[in-house]
Amino acid sequence: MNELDALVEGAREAFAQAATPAELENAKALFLGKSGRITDLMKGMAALSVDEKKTRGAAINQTKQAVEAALTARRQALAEAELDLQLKAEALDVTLPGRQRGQGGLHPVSLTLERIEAIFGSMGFEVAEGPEIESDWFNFTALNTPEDHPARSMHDTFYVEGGSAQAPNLLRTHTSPMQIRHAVQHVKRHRAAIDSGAGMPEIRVIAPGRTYRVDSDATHSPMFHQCEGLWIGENVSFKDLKYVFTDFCRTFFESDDLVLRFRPSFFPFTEPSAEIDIQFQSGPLAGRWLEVAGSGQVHPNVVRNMGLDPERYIGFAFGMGPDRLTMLRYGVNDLRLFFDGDIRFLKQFR
Ligand code: 2NL
Repeated sequence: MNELDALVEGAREAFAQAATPAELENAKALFLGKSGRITDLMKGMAALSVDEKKTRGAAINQTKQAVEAALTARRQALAEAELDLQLKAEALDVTLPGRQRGQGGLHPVSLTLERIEAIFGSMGFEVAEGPEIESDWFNFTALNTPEDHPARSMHDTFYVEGGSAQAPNLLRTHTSPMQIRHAVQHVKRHRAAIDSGAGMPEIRVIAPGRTYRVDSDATHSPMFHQCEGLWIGENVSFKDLKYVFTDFCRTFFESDDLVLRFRPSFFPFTEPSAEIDIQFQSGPLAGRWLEVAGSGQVHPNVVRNMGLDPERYIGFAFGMGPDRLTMLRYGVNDLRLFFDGDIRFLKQFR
């Protein structure tokens, strides 16, 4: 191997040993730099004759081109290696499943409220909504609750600021005030027809929502849900209540042979009054009487407070606990599970 071929070979080796672009540039300087080997060869030509310069110059030029080619090749190899590393480091596994936003679902009590609204909706009941902070007139007085009734005490009811001593504000203890508000509006709208003797369309409404009482243990939560119902007309009787509520329970629990029992009771706002018990004929709860609602014929004083003549208008009302209905439907044994917000519990109802 002549001296020039050896130089090219040496350059290839030096470039191959350079592991980074910076090392390669240093190696380049040794051969192609100002005081590098090729430059030295050029300088060495000064003493040669013109002919010798031609051949020697051509040979040195070839050598220089070979070194430059080796340099370019190594540069490319290094750049590719670097790109490879970078691509590997930034690699995405496109086969990984995407990150999903967890799919939400309705709370079991909301599912029950939706069911109640759908069933009563199919029987022509409107859904009333109203404030959770009420006056004591709508919550108690309009519902024929005496001034000295224990439910009005601070032991049982949450009182809030904003009312007066004569008319305090409170967190509603049932959803009946919404029905009173609804009935008062309905009567106002149809006042002329009522007074002319033509009469008003029947009031048929349910009032689902949050309610509050000072009470907290395994079966009572200070916030709980209630759904009341009201049907007022000129010809509405207890048999309509029995029919409507039986149909509701059988549809709600998807059980056609479910039996109802109306057990005499007392509420200030109804007379007569009855607790409604149900009995399943099959399944895990079969044979036991389970209390599901209170009910009764709306008290004449309450009919009067709606702006109606109780001699002409009559009807029934009922109140039930959607929390308890949800427990019965799904077999949940602790009310507090509904309000703890434990996702493991709630997920089961999705
Ligand atoms: C119960 C008892 C009941 C009512 C609620 C009512 C509403 C109006 C007029 C008359 Cl606007 N009554 N509601 C009647 C009887 C019982 O609920 O134990 N609820 C869970």
